[in-house]
Amino acid sequence: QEGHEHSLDVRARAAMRLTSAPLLLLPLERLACIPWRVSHAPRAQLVDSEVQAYWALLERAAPPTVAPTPALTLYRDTNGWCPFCERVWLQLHAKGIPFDEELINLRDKPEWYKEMVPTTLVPAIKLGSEVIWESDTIMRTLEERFPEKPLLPSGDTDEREIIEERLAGCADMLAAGARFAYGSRDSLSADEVAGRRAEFEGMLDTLEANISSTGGPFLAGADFSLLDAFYAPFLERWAVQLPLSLDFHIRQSLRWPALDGWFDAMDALPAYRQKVKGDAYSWTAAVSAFTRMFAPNGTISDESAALIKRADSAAAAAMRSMPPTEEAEVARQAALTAARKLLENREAILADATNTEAKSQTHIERLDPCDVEYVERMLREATSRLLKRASVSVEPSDEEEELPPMLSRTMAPHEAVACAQAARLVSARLCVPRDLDGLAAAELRSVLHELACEAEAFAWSGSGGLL
Ligand SMILES: N[C@@H](CCC(=O)N[C@@H](CS)C(=O)NCC(=O)O)C(=O)O
Repeated sequence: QEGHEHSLDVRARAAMRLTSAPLLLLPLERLACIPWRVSHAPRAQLVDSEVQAYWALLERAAPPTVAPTPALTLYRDTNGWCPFCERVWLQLHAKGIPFDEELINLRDKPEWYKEMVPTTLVPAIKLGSEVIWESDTIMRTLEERFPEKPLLPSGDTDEREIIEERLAGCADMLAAGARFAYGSRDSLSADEVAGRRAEFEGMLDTLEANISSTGGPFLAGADFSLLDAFYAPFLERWAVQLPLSLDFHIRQSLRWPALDGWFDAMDALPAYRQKVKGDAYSWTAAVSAFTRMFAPNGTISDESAALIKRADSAAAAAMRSMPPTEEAEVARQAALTAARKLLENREAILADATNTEAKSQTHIERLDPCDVEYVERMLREATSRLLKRASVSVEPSDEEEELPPMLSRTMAPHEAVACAQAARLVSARLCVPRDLDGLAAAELRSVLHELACEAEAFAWSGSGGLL
């Protein structure tokens, strides 16, 4: 009973908030069409025990998977942005080595990590009692200790020699890329920018020639190797971010067709696209996060403000246009992964979605804490739809009652609006691969988009076209 009173109170407050400002602008005759008032709203929501029963039903349908015994621990950054970590992470997946992860917050590194790793940088791995750091050293050690599925040809072969030669040039080439990509932070003259652009183009020309000379599609021939893992984290983000920040297009440029083929080959590699690859939305959203983060003395120039605006609208467009894969079995698995993720993390998602003192992506408006029930309801519906997409049956047992739909035409419009806001917010906060792999995220974003559109339609029709 107490819970019920509370929920009415919550709805009353939500209704006041949602109606006060826009209603003042509405013509009187339209006000009469609003078919809802809080006290008359149908009671679509469930009491607490029913909500718990619903979650329990979903959990039963999608029990967590049992992970294989880890062979090592990987220490990497919390956001999944560190390219050096991504290299190692990709290698582990490509070799099929089971591992545990410890995420390190780079803005506040724990003392134990600083004591354990002399450079204090990520990545590091712990293999037995041995701690190893520096991505290059880690990756070569992994090749030695886990020789199955080698990513470096062994011995004194020509193939090995070519890879070693190309690996040796990698740091300088990537430094040229970074100088161009992040040059705007150094307030350069137009000539200096042009010089860095030419240097970066030269780097891409070399990659193009390398791919062609060894036949492609990978950077050293027909097979994925450590060389690809070294470059992938950088090329991936620059391909998405440079068109926005510097109107520079690596893909589909006509100048680097073999490199285009490399991106396609990487996308076909499950260890990459199903595990560590960031999606277009996340890399685009990161442009605005990075531009704010690296603003000199915290001051955002007019140029940076324009870039942030471009990135935010490109991110919003990307979020709405990322269709899930058409490969049925892959899509089914991805939907199941996404459903499990929501089940395991729902408390954290609820807290983030209603955290009015959020520290990251502060430009993405969170919901009022008193609207938490709508976020929860939307998460439940998203989980249930994902399970349906995964062909997992979510049937109540004979003793359990059939549960009502969480979104329905009978919802009060302000409730539908809050559900739609919650769906869009969760999609905007979802960062790949930090929170979820790209394929699972595509399923989740698509379900959230579907829910948001439905809820908006209910709000629209329920309010006579006013909300
Ligand atoms: N050469 C190192 C570079 C690692 C590195 O720069 N890591 C960055 C994250 S991308 C880091 O730990 N930054 C934290 C800091 O500078 O305190 C490697 O290849 O592992």
